Amino acid sequence: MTSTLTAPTENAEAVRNAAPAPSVTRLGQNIGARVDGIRLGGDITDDEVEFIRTALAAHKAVVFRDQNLTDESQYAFAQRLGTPTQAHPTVHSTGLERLTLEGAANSWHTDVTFVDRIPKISILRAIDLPPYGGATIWANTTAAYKALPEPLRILADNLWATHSNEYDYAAGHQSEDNSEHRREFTRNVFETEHPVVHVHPETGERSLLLGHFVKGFTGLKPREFQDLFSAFQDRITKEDNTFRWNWNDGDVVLWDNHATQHYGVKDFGDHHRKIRRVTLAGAVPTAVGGERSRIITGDATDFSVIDEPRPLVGYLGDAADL
Ligand SMILES: O=C(O)CCC(=O)C(=O)O
Ligand SMILES: [Fe+2]
Repeated sequence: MTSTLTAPTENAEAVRNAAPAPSVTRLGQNIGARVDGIRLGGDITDDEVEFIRTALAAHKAVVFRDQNLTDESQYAFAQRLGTPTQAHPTVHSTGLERLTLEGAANSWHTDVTFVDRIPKISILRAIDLPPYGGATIWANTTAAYKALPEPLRILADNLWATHSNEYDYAAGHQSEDNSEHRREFTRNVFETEHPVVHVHPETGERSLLLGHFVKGFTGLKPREFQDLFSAFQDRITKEDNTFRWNWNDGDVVLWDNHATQHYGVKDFGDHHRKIRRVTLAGAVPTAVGGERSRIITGDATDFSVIDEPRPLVGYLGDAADL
């Protein structure tokens, strides 16, 4: 599917005359699209911002090629799209505004779910890429919820999960881990109880909220948690619910962090891989019954404001339904 931006404002007309109209090209059945015809940066127009928000709501992970952003233009673009968070609640060693990641996470997760105010969008750009490997994969947690059979849906709607930045590295997560990184990552403990199903603040769609920061389900035994967690995660990360991007120099990828999980694939041997992320402030998740996530420990006010959701004009629905 390719759609174009209509009704440009008069202010932007001169720019539009010189540049092709923005378009979005779907890259997968359930998730993933490429947007062409927008030069990301602090000077994107209001129409372009809305175009990106709509494309992201529909396709969940959106690629922009040949952008060659700098630290400054990545951040300025982020400010046009929302309110940037700090780099991370605990990892500040690569700067306070943006997070530099070396290697790859090699594990399925949603970013920073151990705090109450989960970032709504992540903006990731390639810095140094390995000669092979190092793709990122995204999964659509909205489509995964919609595909649940009724008994699992009823179960999920009533489950709560504790997310922690002291998650279990021994369980095979975070192959990139080294003790220094681990020490910084866990220098303050954050734990939050989130609903396993939350109502997306901007699309209104229900979505599964899990990933590798989850350490238990409220009221269940560890073994029961493990089995149920695996059952839900397997559905989220099933191949036909994912989208894989092999990075090129200059690429930027945005994802809806309230409707996806992602996985940076560590398949590049000893080669170097460096990427840089800015995240945008998000709302505190809301369960299907209206309750909000509950902080168990940790104060994330310095990390991020709580975002005020904005309506999505022109949103037609999740990619899986289009
Ligand atoms: O390594 C990757 O491709 C993804 C890194 C990641 O998890 C992130 O930027 O949030
Ligand atoms: Fe991540």
